[in-house]
Amino acid sequence: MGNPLNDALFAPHAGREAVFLHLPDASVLSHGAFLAQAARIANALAALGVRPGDRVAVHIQKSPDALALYAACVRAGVVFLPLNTAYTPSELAYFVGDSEAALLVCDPAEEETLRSIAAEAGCALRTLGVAGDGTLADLAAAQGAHFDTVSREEDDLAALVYTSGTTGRSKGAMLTHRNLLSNAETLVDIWRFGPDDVLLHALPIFHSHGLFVATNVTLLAGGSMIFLPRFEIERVLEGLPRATAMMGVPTFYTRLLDDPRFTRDLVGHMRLFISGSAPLLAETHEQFAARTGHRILERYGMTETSMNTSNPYEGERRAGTVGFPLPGIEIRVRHAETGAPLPAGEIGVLEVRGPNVFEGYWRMPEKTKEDMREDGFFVTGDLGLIDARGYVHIVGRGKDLIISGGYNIYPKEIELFLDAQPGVRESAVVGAPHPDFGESVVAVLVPEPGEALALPAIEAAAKRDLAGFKRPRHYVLVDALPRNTMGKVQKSVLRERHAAVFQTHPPGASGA
Ligand code: MLC
Ligand code: AMP
Repeated sequence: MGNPLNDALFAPHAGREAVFLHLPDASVLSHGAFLAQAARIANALAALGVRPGDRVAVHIQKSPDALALYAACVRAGVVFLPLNTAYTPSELAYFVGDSEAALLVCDPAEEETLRSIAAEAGCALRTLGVAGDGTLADLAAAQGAHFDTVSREEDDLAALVYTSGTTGRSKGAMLTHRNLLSNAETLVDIWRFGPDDVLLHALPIFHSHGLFVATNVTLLAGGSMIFLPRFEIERVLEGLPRATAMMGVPTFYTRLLDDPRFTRDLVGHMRLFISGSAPLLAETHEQFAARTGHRILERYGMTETSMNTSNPYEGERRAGTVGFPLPGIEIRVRHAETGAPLPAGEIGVLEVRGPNVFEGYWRMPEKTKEDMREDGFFVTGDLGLIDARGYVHIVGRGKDLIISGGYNIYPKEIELFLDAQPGVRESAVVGAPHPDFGESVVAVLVPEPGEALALPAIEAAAKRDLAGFKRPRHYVLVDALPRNTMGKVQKSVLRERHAAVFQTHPPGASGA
């Protein structure tokens, strides 16, 4: 018996001296050394009593050890549960409790803060820092570099990744070995990744994009990564001359275009630029091509499915489209309300079927049933069409969702938070175009009659309880929300009304 992800991504590189990670301090880590560290961490997990099938929740900064923890979980048959580093303690409490994690791994600096959360959820707490420090690191250092990989089936869970939901409650997407491996195999093939590739990696590793797309593809191809802690323009410009490929959210590309040092000469040698997680404006695609001669390859995916479509490696990369369904993956367009089939070229909800589609939402069978058709198609909630040449276009979202700098924000979650603040009668949250993040959050508040609303107190509470990327960047006070005859808040009216707020207000400013 084997372990599908380990056998494909990690085992082939055991003892290999070729570079896996190029680090910011100019040092490198070989594939072999990386796997030896993963084995030590896997031994440490076993020593802590973490068993196959258990969930390990991970809230740590990006580092080689953070990636080794992912490899360790795969080898130990443990379900990896990555968490956005921006989450606040109250957000983390939900994920740790809902997943019934056996272990929470956090940064050494937040150990004290998270101690009570771990205790309440009945899970162990260990730390892993960016400098090889922390209690898990210490335990790993005392272990051997041999680990007997735990056998897993293709249907066994490899990861649980939470995505927020329209109801305000986050759902854990259950991803199997088959889901992740089939997608990585397809992407290596269609994007032509090989052992000579050097991927510039500036994405976070707690989401599908940075972990399952960027990292799994590089590992499967046996290539290396310029592994940056985050997207920092200086370091990206410094790394590009040594890279062959880069993956990013649209914000990466608009920030590069805003910098005069980003020139055709700097990236003339590169093979591929890939964009996803949010819509890439056709204008950005064209500007990028004019500046560099490269056509960005846009693809489309989501946590529940990994990647679904891609523009072609060879052939026309069409701006404003997300390309063709990936090999082995079917996409169809259905009527948003009735689910009825639609003629080609008409706009409806995109549905996806294939080995990439997740097992369902963790302990939410009803929600899973709602989003999964009987014939195995998953209802994405994205609105789109397939044109006469077979290109998929995403034209909007059936789900009430804001995507800011590649992070998803569900307005309902923010509205529930705002409604609970003193002096707020009700609220509505919408996205507005933002020059850096693509979209950003606008909060429309209706104060209780006769009460003075303390906006600074609300902003302070938001800072305490909501991850930074979710916080409203602009507040508006109104007497009443626009409603249709059924009493439903007209978000489209609010979106239109406040469409220009980030064109006139610098990012981060708020005002009533
Ligand atoms: C950070 N901030 C954001 C933000 N990121 N605000 C809105 N939207 C964002 N995306 C806020 C912080 O809270 C902080 O606010 C301030 O900006 C500065 O923080 P920072 O960390 O210095 O920001 P920066 O480094 O500039 O980060 C921006 C970014 C980053 C775009 C580089 O957000 C990023 O790497 N995004 C990638 C997201 C991603 O990987 N998505 C993939 C999801 S998977 P304050 O108020 O505290 O100062 C998926 C499937 C698929 O969607 O198809 O791929
Ligand atoms: P997440 O839940 O974070 O995995 O985000 C997935 C969502 O991001 C999808 O459902 C889409 O709405 C959006 N998305 C991803 N890639 C693209 C893209 N290339 N163009 C438009 N939207 C995208």
